[in-house]
Amino acid sequence: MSRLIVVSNRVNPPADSGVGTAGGLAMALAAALREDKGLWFGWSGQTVEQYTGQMSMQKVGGVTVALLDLEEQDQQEYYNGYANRTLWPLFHYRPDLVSYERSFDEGYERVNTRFAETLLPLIGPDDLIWVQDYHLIPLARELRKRGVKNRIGFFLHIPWPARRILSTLPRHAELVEAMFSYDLIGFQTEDDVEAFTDYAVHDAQAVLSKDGVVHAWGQAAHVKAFPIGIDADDFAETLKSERAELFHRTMLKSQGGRKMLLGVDRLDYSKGLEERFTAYETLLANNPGMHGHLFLLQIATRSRDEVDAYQDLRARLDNLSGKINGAYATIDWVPLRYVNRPYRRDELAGIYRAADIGLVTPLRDGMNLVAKEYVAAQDPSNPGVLVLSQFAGAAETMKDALIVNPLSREDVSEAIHRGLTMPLAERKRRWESLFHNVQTNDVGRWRDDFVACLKAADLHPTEDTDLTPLAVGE
Ligand code: ADQ
Repeated sequence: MSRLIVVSNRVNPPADSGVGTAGGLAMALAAALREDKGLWFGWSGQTVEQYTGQMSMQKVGGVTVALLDLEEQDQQEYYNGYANRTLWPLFHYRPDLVSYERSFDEGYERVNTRFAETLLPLIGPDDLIWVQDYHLIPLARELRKRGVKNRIGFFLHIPWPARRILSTLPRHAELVEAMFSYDLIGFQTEDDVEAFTDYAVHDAQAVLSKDGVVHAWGQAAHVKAFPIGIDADDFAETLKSERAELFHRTMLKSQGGRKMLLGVDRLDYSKGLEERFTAYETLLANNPGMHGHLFLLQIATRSRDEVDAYQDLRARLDNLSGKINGAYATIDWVPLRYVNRPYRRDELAGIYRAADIGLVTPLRDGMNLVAKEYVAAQDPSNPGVLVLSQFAGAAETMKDALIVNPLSREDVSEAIHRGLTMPLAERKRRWESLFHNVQTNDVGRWRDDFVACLKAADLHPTEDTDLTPLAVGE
């Protein structure tokens, strides 16, 4: 019988619905796999003195997981190195933050080989294999080398960068060539599909066929956008929980009638937190009448602390928040509440519901699930307003948000002002359309669409396809 095997860097399904503090990828996959008879394979997050290739199988939160321990050197070179110091900044349009080290490259290749060798004996003849994210781009190539003929799909959770940015990566062609060992390559947005295809056509003389198949390096892959969503039904249940209601009430009480602007993010330079703080400072500077009547609650959970760029960012945000409060706070008003601890999902749901403005202003983001959670948490009779960056993947479909350029503090500050003064009828109209989108395009649909496409992906698409050269943007 055919099973779904999901492979990702970390495997951390939340133990129970509602209590998780996991990131977007973990939340999405756990929701998708819980009901499935499939298997989730990846790194345990633990390191051992010497790599043995031993794997442990267990059931977590209703999901069967297979975990592999890596070595300390793997963690440094593959995870903290190539994944988080090279690919993450590059794919988020920050070549200035990229480190290129030959040892990172080697660590990345080594760990992908280790993943392939360990996974190999678990693969049944009809299994579908679904690889997640930028940590594991070469995995299909390594599996193919070992004779795996199964259908293998890949989904990239982060943006695919423009061609000229990607070509700053040493051996970029090798990385892209490895993608062609997959039968199906999924991106978050049409923009990403276009950027990928643009690279393939210009740098690898790829040919596109009308059915969304890209042919290059003598191989072929289906390429398509699958915008990820949240588990909308589960979120609605979470919102009704006692803990969510408690947090909602507590928040309202602590607001004391003031309007609340809310940001919820991992503490990451791609999320545009400094620019957001600066935009808020501009709002305060331009609107003295608002002082004392609003505040910004920014929840920014620490992330990737081992990487210098994250430590530097943390220090800058500590400074900036201190500066804003120093300049504007009074004895009974703190304009910026800046919190670094993580919150449970049910707690967050209650906090979202109390916010008048949801501020989601990343400089680049594959999708951004916070935008969708914020919308899902609103009171239909008095919904808040979503202010959303044009550079979040979510902006491609969430057009009824107030779309802003996060790099312009005036733009963001004006959008916040507009949101705070927006008539109820307009708030409702915008929210209804956004909510419909969040409910319809949820994580179940994302999973089903991807798996259906992977099942249908022709294993030998080059054989009788009608090729149309240079069809970018068609
Ligand atoms: P992330 O970069 O982690 O995910 P995002 O999509 O916003 O970004 O997901 C964050 C998740 O973590 C949300 O479910 C949110 O509730 C939770 N979270 C965020 N901050 C939190 C906090 N301070 N406390 C508790 N929980 C918090 C990557 C990509 C995204 C893409 C997702 C899914 O970077 O672009 O949307 O994968 O594909």
